[in-house]
Amino acid sequence: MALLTPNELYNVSQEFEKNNNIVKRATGLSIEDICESVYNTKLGSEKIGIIPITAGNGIIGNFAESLFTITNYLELDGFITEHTDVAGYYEAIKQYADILLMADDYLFIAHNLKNGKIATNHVCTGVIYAEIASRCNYADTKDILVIGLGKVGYAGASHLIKKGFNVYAYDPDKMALEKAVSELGVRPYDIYNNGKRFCMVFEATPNENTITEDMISERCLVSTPGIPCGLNPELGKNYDVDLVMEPLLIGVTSMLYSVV
Ligand code: NAI
Ligand code: 0TF
Repeated sequence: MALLTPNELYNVSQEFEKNNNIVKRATGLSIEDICESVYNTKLGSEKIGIIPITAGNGIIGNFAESLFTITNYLELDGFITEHTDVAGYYEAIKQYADILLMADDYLFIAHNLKNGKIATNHVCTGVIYAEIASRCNYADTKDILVIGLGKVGYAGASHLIKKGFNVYAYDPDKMALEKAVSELGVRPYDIYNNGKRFCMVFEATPNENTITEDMISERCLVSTPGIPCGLNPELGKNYDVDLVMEPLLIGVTSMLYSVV
């Protein structure tokens, strides 16, 4: 898994706010409104214990601080434990945390100790970015393109299929594509021979330039958690694309709504 770097987590609250404004313009709803509707939940004043984890590649600068920022933004009662790892876990419980947030190099989870709900970042990120793309208020069809069918993309594609969208999907990894075709019923998108352009695009790859000119229509909505961004800035400008792309906090907002 590609790990975040402290530089990507610079100015996170401004980035979240900027993206929330794009989401509002393109869908008529805020990220919080969309989360409420997806999970049918509302945030209260939950106490969120954020536990830094040193396993593997260790603490990522600005990671716990960014999680604390989003708890403040969502008017939750967040705190970062002074201790790390098991001692941090113990400290969070002793401080009466309702929800724990913690990540190692493989998994990032939210665990609600009061109701037992647990969520992973990759599923919640896939669901919220796919949902945002699907809510484009100037789309006139239910056709949506999913680019990348890894952990995040598969979760998003599955969400869109359940919502009744016509999901076209591309992944150069044939096994990943075949799995999504047979398990979910997505339609394979042939990048070499396809006249179809999309107004709604959900991209979830770790690569640049995955979105090509022949995939998109003018004034489309591209919703992508992928780092780096799959949309070339020049192409985005030429096609007047609404681009939703943020490295951490949209996915974390989705995690918190999913466990309350
Ligand atoms: P993954 O490694 O499980 O899946 C990536 C998939 O993209 C693979 O199936 C790969 O074959 C496919 N892919 C690569 N190049 C492609 C191309 N040109 N066209 C179509 N598909 C292509 O990765 P995962 O966990 O699904 O994460 C995807 C991206 O999302 C990564 O960049 C990750 O860092 C980022 N991410 C961002 C989050 C956020 O909050 N912004 C949260 C979680 C992940
Ligand atoms: O970097 C990652 C994921 C994050 C997905 C959200 N964009 N790509 N995971 C590693 C997190 C490690 C955190 C570290 N152990 C800490 O600071 O606690």
